[in-house]
Amino acid sequence: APKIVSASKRHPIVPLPAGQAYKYGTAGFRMKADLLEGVTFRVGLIAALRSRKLNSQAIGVMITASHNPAIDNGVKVVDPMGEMLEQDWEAYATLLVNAPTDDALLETYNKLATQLKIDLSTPAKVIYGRDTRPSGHKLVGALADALDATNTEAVDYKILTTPQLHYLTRCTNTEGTPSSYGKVSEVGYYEKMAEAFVRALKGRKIDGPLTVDCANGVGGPKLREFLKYVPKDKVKFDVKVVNDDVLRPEVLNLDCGADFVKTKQRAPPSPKPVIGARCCSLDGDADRLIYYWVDEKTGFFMLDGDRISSLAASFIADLVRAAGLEEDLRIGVVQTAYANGASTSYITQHLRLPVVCTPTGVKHLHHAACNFDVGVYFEANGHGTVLFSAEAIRTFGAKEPQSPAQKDALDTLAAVADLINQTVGDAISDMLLVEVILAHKSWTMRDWAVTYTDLPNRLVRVEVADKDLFRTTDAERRLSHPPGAQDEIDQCVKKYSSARAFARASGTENACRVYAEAATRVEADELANKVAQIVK
Ligand code: 16G
Ligand code: ZN
Repeated sequence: APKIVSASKRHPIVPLPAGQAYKYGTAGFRMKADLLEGVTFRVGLIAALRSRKLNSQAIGVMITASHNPAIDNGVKVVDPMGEMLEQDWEAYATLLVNAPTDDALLETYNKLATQLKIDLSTPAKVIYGRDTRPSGHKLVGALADALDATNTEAVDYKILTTPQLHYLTRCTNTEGTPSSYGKVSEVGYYEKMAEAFVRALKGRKIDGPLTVDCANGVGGPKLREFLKYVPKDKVKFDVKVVNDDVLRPEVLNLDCGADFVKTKQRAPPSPKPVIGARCCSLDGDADRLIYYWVDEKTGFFMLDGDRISSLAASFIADLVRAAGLEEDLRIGVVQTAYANGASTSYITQHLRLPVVCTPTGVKHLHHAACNFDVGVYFEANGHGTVLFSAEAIRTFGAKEPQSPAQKDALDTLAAVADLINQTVGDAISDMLLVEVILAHKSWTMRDWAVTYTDLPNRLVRVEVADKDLFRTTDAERRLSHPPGAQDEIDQCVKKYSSARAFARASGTENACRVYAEAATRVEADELANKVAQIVK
């Protein structure tokens, strides 16, 4: 215990202005990197407690601020199967991080241990990684000190994508068991994905080159590394890796990356877009993916998380039918309020699959997707994955095929389940899935784009005095507070055709967000501005 206090003194917490507190939000703790050293030390203490609470299973800690500016950083905790930290523990993390002094910290730590019936002599294990931000190095030092001070076994995986850390956490905890998720190493991740990629393609050709914008983040070097594991004699996969400069930290996420493309609704200015070329962008920690291309006649066209979701759902539903499993497996799609209404209609009416809406944040979508045998979940921003139940995976291997076509479908389903990162949305894995699906369907970008037409939409950020006044219900689609605000929004929406709008407090910034969609561009813009006025 004295070790915790002396170590904490080396990583002091920065006091916030009166009335403010650190909060474990949807992205863990995320802020300017210079505020994070003490926070990261304390997150180390929480991770160690969590490991001890869960019978010494390994807990993951990832240091990244994803698509945010290079000067930001963040720290979040990964649960044993690679999921997001359990919600109750977000509150414990918040409590511990806000302890005002080193002694108060120790007191809170001991109180938590007693309250949660944690035996502090139980062994603990924490594995961690970081993105390419220079500040990550110092934060890892603080984390390591916390693990050392609590006698916690630590494994430093150095620089990783966020989904790689999730993968490694699950592999560590399933190693040597029947549910082993793969080899416990970065190489194991590449090998597993490359093998599944080849198997899922089964000789089908990928059409032309793919340009991948890596946001000048960790995805660049990791994608290059992955490509070495794709056997050239089996698959011709012509990838042009661009925006992969990780040596100049200031260019991270700057005018490139998935968040840029999604929010600006245009291609990164560099490299100069090539007409007709298939392109995609990853974000700064490679857990988001957006596809796009520039059409000769119609210009820039974006295929976001909703598009990837409906593409994956349609492909998997077809395979499940072809495998004769439609009576056995329940397939569902999970979206948030940000999903374009046209995508929701396409999935429910055309694909005839159920759609569930949850609040923003991966943990909510992931949780809802677990209720299906095959749960496809994506946020419009490009974060998502497909979850297969253990029973579904068993069935793909165990079902006796009645025809060569059934066998082909079963094999492809098994390969796809291995290809998709089951722990969290993974841009590299999702990209390989999209490439596999386009190859199977022999689709061009245009074929994919014409499946449905997006409703014009607008997202605006509204500065408000106190965002906490805005409380939502119905998966963030309606405001319950402040009183009367929702009625005003309803009155506005009524005046437009095919319109929908909502307002919610951001979980990552001190602002509100307003989303509106309507039949035309002009109407969507107008509606978004009117709702923003109501919120202001
Ligand atoms: C976080 C979430 C992301 C969500 C975003 C919304 C995770 C891992 N990340 O980045 O899924 O879309 O927050 O931010 O859950 P907002 O609340 O500021 O709109
Ligand atoms: Zn990210």
